[in-house]
Amino acid sequence: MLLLLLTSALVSCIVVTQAGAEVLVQCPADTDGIDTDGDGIVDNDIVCKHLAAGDGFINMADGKLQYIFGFSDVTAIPVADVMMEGMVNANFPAPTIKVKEGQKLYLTLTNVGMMARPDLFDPHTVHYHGFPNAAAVFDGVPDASISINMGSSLTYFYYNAEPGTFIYHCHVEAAEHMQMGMLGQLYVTPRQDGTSYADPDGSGRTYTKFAYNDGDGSTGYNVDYPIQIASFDPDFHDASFSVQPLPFALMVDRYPMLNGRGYPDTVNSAELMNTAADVGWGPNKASQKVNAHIQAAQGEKILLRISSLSTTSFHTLSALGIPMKVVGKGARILRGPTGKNLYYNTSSVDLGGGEAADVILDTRNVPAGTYFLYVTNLNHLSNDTEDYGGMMTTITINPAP
Ligand SMILES: [Cu+2]
Repeated sequence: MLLLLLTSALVSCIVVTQAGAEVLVQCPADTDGIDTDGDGIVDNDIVCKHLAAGDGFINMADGKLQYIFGFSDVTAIPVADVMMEGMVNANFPAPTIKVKEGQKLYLTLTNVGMMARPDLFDPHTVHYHGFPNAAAVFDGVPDASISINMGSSLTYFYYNAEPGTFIYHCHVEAAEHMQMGMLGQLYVTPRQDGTSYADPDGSGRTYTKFAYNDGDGSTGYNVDYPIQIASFDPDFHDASFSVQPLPFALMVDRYPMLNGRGYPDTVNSAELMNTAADVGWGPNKASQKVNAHIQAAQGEKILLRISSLSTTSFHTLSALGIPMKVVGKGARILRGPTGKNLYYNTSSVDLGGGEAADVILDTRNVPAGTYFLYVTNLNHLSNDTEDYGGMMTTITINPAP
């Protein structure tokens, strides 16, 4: 009898929880009276964002339509419309999240379901990769955290105590959901921004934006670009779309991309529309919103916030003709425990999946013109069978004004 009571109590619990599933956004006002981002204002330290997690489509640079899982930004969408707006709307890469050191991020994730795969009941999470998380519940690793079921929301809380170039991704069935496209860029600008430092090289240049709190202006820059390395295996994506067994052991990425595009799409400044209507999943939507065309005026410094979320390969990025200086790795300034400077000059950087590097390109002694940022893994300079594509973009150095 006791067992029966317990069982029925448990069942009613589950029923109540399911019936209670809903889109719910938590975005409190900043009323603590404390200035945490260092701008002198006590009530502006909270940033709220709302992401939908589901499926969608993007086109590769050779035109191939690819089924993906992913995130889209529904921050400005009324709660009652989020499910409809978020469905079949995945972006690649996921929406870029940019916050300031000291800001508190309330990041709501709503699982809108995978419409093209109604047989799937996959939950999703956000894993803020590299974030020094005090609360496992917000870490998004399913083993130690919670995952969000279809039709439900969870608001993650992050106090962004440290600047740096981070990454975020869904951590549910990570090899699958990451290969399918649930990958985004996330970076935290330092408290030092807004102050002014002269370039320590004595060139007379000054900076008001910095990669890190360097205390000497050595990570100063004029323009910054997040550059995300990721790539897709079309056989894996096609198998997912057609409800076939997924070829995990055979995973080979044949569409290498920067910011979700293969060259020459990388240098197209427009948001790219997909052709989902061709397979009955229209209307066509703008699903690749970030390009990778890097531009600066001669004499400026460019900060590249490079991250890799590749699930298959190491990659080496090189910029021919422009010196690269690595000032940060893994969302940390490159300094030893005693403060010794460990920056280094190089012509290429290597990244495995889950790694990030902050690289400064100094155009001071570089003639105006067009340069290439490209992967030296030559088999990744293609869009499947189409050559002269893949993981490559251009750096345009305009004449100094
Ligand atoms: Cu997921």
